[in-house]
Formats: sequence, C-alpha cells, structure tokens
Amino acid sequence: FDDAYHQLMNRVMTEGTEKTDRTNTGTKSVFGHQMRFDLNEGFPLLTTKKVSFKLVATELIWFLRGDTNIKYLLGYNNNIWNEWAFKKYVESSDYTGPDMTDFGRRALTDETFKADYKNEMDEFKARILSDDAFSKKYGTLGNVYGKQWRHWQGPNGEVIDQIKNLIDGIKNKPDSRRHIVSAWNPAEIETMALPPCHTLFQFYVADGVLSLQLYQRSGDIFLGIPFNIASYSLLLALVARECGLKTGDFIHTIGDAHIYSNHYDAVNTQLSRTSYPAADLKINSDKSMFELEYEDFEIVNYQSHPAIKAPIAV
Ligand code: THF
Repeated sequence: FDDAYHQLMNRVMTEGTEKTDRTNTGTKSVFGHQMRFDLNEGFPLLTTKKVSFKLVATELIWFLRGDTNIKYLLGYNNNIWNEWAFKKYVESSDYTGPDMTDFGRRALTDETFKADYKNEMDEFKARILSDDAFSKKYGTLGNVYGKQWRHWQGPNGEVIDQIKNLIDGIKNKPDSRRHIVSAWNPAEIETMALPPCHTLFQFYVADGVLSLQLYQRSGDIFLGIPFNIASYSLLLALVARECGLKTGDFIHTIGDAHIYSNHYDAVNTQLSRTSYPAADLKINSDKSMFELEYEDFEIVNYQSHPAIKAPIAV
C-alpha cells in the first residue's frame, strides 16, 4: 500500500508546481491524482511511518455520530482538530489572553510565543472538557462533516440523514448509481471552521463486492492523506459489514494534491524507507456500525517505521 502513496509523494516532489496558499506556508502541487487500494490485501495503514489508527478511528466515529464538537475527540486525547476550534476562540471577544494572531506559523519560529501558545491551548482544552457552556460555544467547528453527513438541512426545514439513506440504498438497490454522500453544502460553507476537504464519496456494488471512491478537493499529502486513506478504508469496511457485502477497492481521487514546503525533509525521509507487509483490521463486535465504539476495533500485525513529526498548517 505504501507504493501508491510513495508514487504520489515522488510525483509531487519532481513534477509539482510551486504555489502560495491560504496558510502562507507555500506548497508544491499537482492537480488530479488517483490511487487504488484493494482491501483484500490487508488494511491500508501506511508502514513507512507510524500512523495512529486510534486517531483515525475516533475521528471517523465522531463524523458518523453526527458530532461537530471537538469535546468527543479530546475525550480520546485526539488533538487533530484543536487548532480550528482554538482559532475561533482567540478571534472572539471572550478571549483576553496574549495576542494569538497567526499562531500556527509564529509558534514555529518564536520560542517565547510557542510557550504562550502552548499554555493558552492547554487551558482551552481543559475548559472544553470541564465547562459545558464553554464547550458548546467554542468546541464546535460549525456545520462540518458530522452535520452534513447525518443532519443535512433541507430547504423546508427537513433533516436529511445521508448515511442512513446510503445504507438503505445499498441494501435495497445495490445497482444504483446514486450511492452518494456530499459534505459540500454551498449554502453552509460560510458556517464551517474549514470547508470540507473530502468533499464527496460514492459507493459501487458489483457481484456482492462493495467499492468506494472519494473525491477530495484538497489534500495535505504528508499529514492528511495517510489519515484519509485509513479513514475511508475503515468506512468501506464498516459499510460492507453493515450491508453484508465483501470489501473491494478504496479509490482515492484528489484535486489539489500538495506538499507543504516545511514537509519536504520529512517526505524525503519517508521516501527512503521500505515498506512492511500490510496490517489487518478486526472488528470484535456484532453491533451495527452506528453503535460501534473505538474499543471494538483492533489493528493486528501492524509493523511500521517510526512516526515522523511535521508541523500542521492552519
Ligand atoms: N489542514 C491541514 N493543513 N492538513 C490536514 O491534513 C488537515 N486535515 C484535517 C483538517 N485540516 C487540515 C485535520 N486532520 C494531523 C492529522 C490529520 C489532521 C490534522 C492533523 C496530524 O498532525 N497528524 C500527526 C499526528 C498528530 C498527533 O499525534 O496528535 C501525524 O504525524 O500524523 C485533513 O483531514
């Protein structure tokens, strides 16, 4: 599985065009790339760096619960969405601490600032976990994935559960070409902490085998994509199990596929490593996918190279 991912990193490093971006970090990118992972060969958790299955699985369960508040993630010590909630808080009038403008980039170069930022972030996290009113106000990321997947707001006030509709559709009309879930809701983009990167996905059934294709508008190749591959592969396994189908391919189609300029060294380190055999996913429960908890999942035979740290662009 690492091969397809290494090919993508190689392609962008050699052919990528340098562009500026929203976060002012600078990237190299290509437009339009596709990878295919056959889940019968194992579970695509990359082995050339350690990827935390716990963070991937708790994030996916959070989406599937229809939750958009980071409080659930913090309960699992999952910090991958903190910066986006923190940003809304420090830009609000309730925040009275030191100036946090542009905290993501400043923390990289200014040690004094980094200490202040860490203090403020730790306090923010503690308050999200202990203060209900505060977490309701500042833990939410707006109408992001969980909202659109489970509670899409229709024009007449009706609420559309895209995941339930998806499961019903796959069970009752497997040949349909409309097994689609969209997170991209143009009317609500302004109300999201970050417009959805994984924009739309579609399932396909043939001969009792279920496949899934994701269209991702924008992909942070070093930090985000390894998570996205594992997350959607897990989603495919869950939906196949729910519908009594075998798992086929996860097809990952990316629009703007980019490597941030402060990830180049990390990418080269990873490219120099050789892969291990793929791990396997086990689900130790008969519960429906809507009731599964993180503790029901197990990744077995996962052998990997060490994690590679890199800064996230906010
Ligand atoms: N923004 C950017 N710039 N890149 C992204 O990948 C990204 N995401 C989500 C939203 N905005 C994004 C958040 N997903 C990590 C992984 C996934 C994320 C955010 C952060 C990350 O830092 N992973 C570390 C481990 C972190 C830890 O151990 O706590 C890693 O080494 O993998 C794309 O969905």
